[in-house]
Amino acid sequence: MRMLAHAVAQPNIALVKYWGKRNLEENLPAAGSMSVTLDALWTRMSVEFPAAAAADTLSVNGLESGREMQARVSACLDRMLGGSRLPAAVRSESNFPIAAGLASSSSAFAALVMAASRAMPMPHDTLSLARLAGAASGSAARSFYEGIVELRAGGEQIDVRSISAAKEWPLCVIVAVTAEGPKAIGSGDAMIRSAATSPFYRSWVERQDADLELGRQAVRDKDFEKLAAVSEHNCLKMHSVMWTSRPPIVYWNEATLNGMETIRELQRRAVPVFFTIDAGPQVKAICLPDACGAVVSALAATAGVKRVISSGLGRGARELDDLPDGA
Ligand code: 2P0
Repeated sequence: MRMLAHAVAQPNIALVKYWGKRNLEENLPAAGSMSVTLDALWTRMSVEFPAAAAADTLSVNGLESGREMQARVSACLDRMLGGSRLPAAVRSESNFPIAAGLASSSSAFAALVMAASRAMPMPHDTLSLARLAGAASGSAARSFYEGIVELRAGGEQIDVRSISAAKEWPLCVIVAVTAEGPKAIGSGDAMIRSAATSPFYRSWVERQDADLELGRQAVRDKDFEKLAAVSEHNCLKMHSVMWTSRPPIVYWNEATLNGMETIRELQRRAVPVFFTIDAGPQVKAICLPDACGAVVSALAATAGVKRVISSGLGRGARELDDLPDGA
């Protein structure tokens, strides 16, 4: 019997970051995190059992995928379905650059787990699926939920939930793309290096709960300034940990700094906006909806910015009846 299912998931951008693992085997994060799920970017995935081939196959945007991603996908399916499962044919399509600091693994593994859980009969409550996706890629657990999402890492397993629906506090996220190529070092390996070598790593992890509490309060009170302050501080702390790793991990380029300066200039003009930067050189600006036009124009006019992507907050991973455009 042929078992085929499709799913879509949106990437998420962390405001209080995940950077470090407590348990490598289970891929458990060292601390909690908070993120926003985007609506303009997506990964669509179809999973079919059995594949025509004897082993799993993976195509990404119509091309056969590299071996490393292939192995991560197979390991994720093994964890879900056991090692003696049928081989899967997995097809993935995304409308944004992959492995470039745009959180492509968050949407990819969320969509993969959602589609596989529908193709093969298995229990599929959202939290269980989010945990399975998180074991493959920590940030993917957050893409099962809408709006503003908190991941708690204190217990044996992660806990994830939406703390603000997309419509409840409709923030805008403007991504200034400064380079489209894949990053020099993947975030998983980079986190391990940071934990082993940065003199700031321990204090970074110890202070995460305090930042999360501030973030939670800001979301509860819809206090944009408070959210801005904790998010920028948390982002710069994470990059300080990266920079002080050995060898150093520096994802920024000149345009990243220009983008930050653009945000500072907007802030001086009282525009409600703040920045965050992940494991890549893109600058993400978070703003209130009324400020969106001004932020898009300012970032688009910033030296070195190649293009600007504007997004609202989106929904969690979900099944699709079919893939649009026959993708
Ligand atoms: C985050 N990042 O919270 C942080 C900020 C990158 C910088 O989550 O090793 O690809 O697969 O669990 O999910 C990227 O980490 O890492 C990430 P793995 P993942 O969004």
